[in-house]
Amino acid sequence: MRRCPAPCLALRLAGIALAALGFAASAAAAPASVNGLIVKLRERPADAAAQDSADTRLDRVLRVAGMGAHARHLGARSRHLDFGARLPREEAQRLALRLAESPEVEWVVPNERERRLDVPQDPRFAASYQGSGQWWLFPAGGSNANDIEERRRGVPGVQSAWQTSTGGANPVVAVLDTGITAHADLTRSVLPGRDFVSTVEYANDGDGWDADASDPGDWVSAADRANAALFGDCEEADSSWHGTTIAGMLAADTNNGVGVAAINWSGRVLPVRVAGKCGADVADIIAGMRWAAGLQVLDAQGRAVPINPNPARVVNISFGGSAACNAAYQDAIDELAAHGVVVVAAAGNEHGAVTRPASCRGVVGVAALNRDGFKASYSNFGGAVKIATVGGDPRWYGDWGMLVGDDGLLSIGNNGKTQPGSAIYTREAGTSFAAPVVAGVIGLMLGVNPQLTVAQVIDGLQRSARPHVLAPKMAACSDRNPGRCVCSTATCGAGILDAAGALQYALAPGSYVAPNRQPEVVDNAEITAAVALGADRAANGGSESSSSDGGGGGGALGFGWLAALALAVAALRPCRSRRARSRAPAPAGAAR
Ligand SMILES: [Ca+2]
Ligand SMILES: [Ca+2]
Ligand SMILES: [Ca+2]
Repeated sequence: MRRCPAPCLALRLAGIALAALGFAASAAAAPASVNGLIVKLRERPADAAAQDSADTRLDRVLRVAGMGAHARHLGARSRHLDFGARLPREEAQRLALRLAESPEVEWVVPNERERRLDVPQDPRFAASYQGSGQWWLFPAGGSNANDIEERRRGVPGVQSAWQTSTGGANPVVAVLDTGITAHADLTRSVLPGRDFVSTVEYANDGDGWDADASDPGDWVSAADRANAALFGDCEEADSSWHGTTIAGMLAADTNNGVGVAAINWSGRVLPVRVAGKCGADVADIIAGMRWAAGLQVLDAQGRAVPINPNPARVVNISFGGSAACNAAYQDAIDELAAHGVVVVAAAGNEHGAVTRPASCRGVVGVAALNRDGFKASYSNFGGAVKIATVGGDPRWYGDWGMLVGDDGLLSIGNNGKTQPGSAIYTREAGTSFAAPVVAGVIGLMLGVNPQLTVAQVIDGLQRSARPHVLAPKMAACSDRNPGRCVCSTATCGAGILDAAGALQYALAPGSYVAPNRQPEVVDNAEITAAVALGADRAANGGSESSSSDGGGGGGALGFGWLAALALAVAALRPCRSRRARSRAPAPAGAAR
């Protein structure tokens, strides 16, 4: 065979995509060297010398190409070519292109070293832990034939994304929430935060703004409720430790042989305390957002608050109010976006309209899915949602729950009913916990490509998303079917968050091509049995759920009540925002 001269080779280089030769498209994801090539010869043409063996033919191909290599049998016509030393990636590409010129060669690929699939050695991560572990981090997949524990068509597949990146110290992710508590599985990652709860009676730490983001507890007692002016619109509740649980999802110590894993194995979270008893004021949320982003904030006396030395690129807000997005929120969100800071917000838990700030322009509003990919019972929905991911859909919630539910997202917490008690592990459910799944994946995206703009982050999340599942027996999400229901791009955002796909976008946003994926069809015995019960009745009230894993329990909030009250709250105190979180005790005797 005639060797291709240099100009010809240049043309071939232009014409042959290296990807077709099995080389990774992105240098960032590729190993620096490979151990030879793997080549397969074509089935011999009928008019060729009939008796030549594959080895004889391969010897001829190598001779023509001017190469010497030891060939090891990998099949009737395929061989591993060992060149005696590892080949630099560029050299391997050059040799592969030369071999591919031969009409005898069917294909040639690099013999790359596959990496061990990264599985963190945290005992509660594993599926063997309580039968499900941290299933919300596991690879997406499963079919209708699987048991429900093996069905994960709604999850983001974070474990698959870890093959590309397990994260790093940047970017900082801010958790605008109730503050932070000490936990033995959250020791590496918590940056010095700040406390922006301005009303002393809600702050619970004896003062207004301060430099200590510790969570003193956000319980509301019967005695508090007696003070109707301040607490009349709050429910009695135990402390939530909401911020600790979210920080743990994002950046608990991972691969440390203890407890749980987090989305970012070595992430850093910035606890910004904006919520005390009864929720968070919009003005405090906005001050916290701006401070988190590294902007100048002035206190009530007009004095400068020290600039945050660890500005965040991602801000997670798992609180919300029922009124429309207001100008105060929108200005702050626009200001943060101009500084490259992405705001992620929970859509809310009233199985109704999306709460603010998730409904604001430019915010990544997150709806919650069941593990099978349809909308979780409680999740709000609508056109403002950007993306959807699992938020836990408790099996003890509603008639459908026992059939199609799960046992919540496992992270860290605290068992104190009022003040901080002991550090525990806890399973939670709510859009509050779906939002940080998205925030964490955005953190991985910005980790591999800090140059991404806010618009690119949102574009990447949406274009890489998997299509919403189809479920022919279930009703589409609508005002008439606001409980567990089938999502569409009109109700639950562009699709199901796909962490690995989002990272592929982040590596090369300009050349990213979304895979052409067909929606999964969810149809199984559990759905059939659930549909036979009638529509999921979550919209008619009841409480959201959580359970503790290792002691203690959560408080309870009735969200039917909350949805009804929200208008009255808005009228009384326009700046007061209600928490969009979901907790209730597991039924007595539940094994967990
Ligand atoms: Ca304070
Ligand atoms: Ca404080
Ligand atoms: Ca751990």
